[in-house]
Amino acid sequence: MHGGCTPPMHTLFPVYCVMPTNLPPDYYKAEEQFRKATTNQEKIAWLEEMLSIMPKHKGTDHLKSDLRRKISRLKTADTHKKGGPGRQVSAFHIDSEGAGQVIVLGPANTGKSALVAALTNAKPEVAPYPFSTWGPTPGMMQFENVQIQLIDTPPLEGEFIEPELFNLIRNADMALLVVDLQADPIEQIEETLARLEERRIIPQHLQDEHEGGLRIKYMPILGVVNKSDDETLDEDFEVLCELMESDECPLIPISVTAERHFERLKKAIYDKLGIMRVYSRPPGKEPNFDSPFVLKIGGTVEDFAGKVHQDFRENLKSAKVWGSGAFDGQMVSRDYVLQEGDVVELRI
Ligand SMILES: Nc1nc2c(ncn2[C@@H]2O[C@H](COP(=O)(O)OP(=O)(O)O)[C@@H](O)[C@H]2O)c(=O)[nH]1
Ligand SMILES: [Mg+2]
Repeated sequence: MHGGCTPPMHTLFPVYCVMPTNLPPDYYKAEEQFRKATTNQEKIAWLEEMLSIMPKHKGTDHLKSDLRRKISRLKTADTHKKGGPGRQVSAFHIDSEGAGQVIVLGPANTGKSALVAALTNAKPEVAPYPFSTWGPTPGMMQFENVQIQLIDTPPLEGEFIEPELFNLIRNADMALLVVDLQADPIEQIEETLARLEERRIIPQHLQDEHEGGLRIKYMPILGVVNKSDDETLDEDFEVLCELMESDECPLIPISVTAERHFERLKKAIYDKLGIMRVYSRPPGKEPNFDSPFVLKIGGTVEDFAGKVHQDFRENLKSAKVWGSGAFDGQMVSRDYVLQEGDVVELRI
């Protein structure tokens, strides 16, 4: 028997006996939506919603595992469909493209999918109900003359988080933590960071205070406060910043729907990636400023040569640099540290 419930005399509602009796009304609403859902993606979204609404106690254990099984079955069905017969490529493995890979994280409904849809060529589903996104979706964002990869992800909250999501996060170059100014952004930030910490992912700016340990990933994380739709909400944002207890506000206010502060966000992402652009000058020609080579900050002439061509790295005879740290055309050695915007002429 399920939880020792007594079957009613008549069996008009046989379900009575299988369901714990104390589920909140929202649960039944979600269940109704689940029954109406036509695509696997929608079904998964509503099952996740049902799971997250369910109160935590022994009486719901059975139902919870049942829902998790359903979710898992639907997800497998969808992955197989996508990969075609015989191919089982994980949707959670995404090759990095462009100047850097940025994972977009946060609780449900904060506007992660809307942001990726607005800034890139990708079209992830944006929906007014939570858990509409269950797989990651990559897209390319243009910032000046570089392309940066953004990856939309399922929410980092609720009963079921795909474990593979954490591998995807670890492999990324940085994360955007997207929260909703009009919800409870502080709680959202804290809860998401707690979820990451459980999986040994720690914000890089806390590295000095952190005790360290095995398999710890220190990750550059940029806080993005979405739904800062107009000036009337700027005050709320200021208050939020003051609560952050740091000299400079580590958060960026944006609004996807009002397209506010997109350029500021893009620049902040670029800066947080810790990269620089260096241009190649073929001997006797002008550099092409439309196509930079991207290096980690601190990269040397040798690193740059490797990006241009492996032959250059191996056979490099000399290099000249034009840029902020050198006088024009200065001869430099292999281990000369380059700076953002430098132009380099390599000779082999
Ligand atoms: N007011 C407001 N609503 C937004 C903004 N960005 C997204 N939304 C809405 O928030 C809901 C959730 O968006 P979605 O991108 O699906 O959130 P996700 O679950 O984080 O991917 C949708 O109804 C969006 O239209 C914004 O800047 N301002
Ligand atoms: Mg989404």
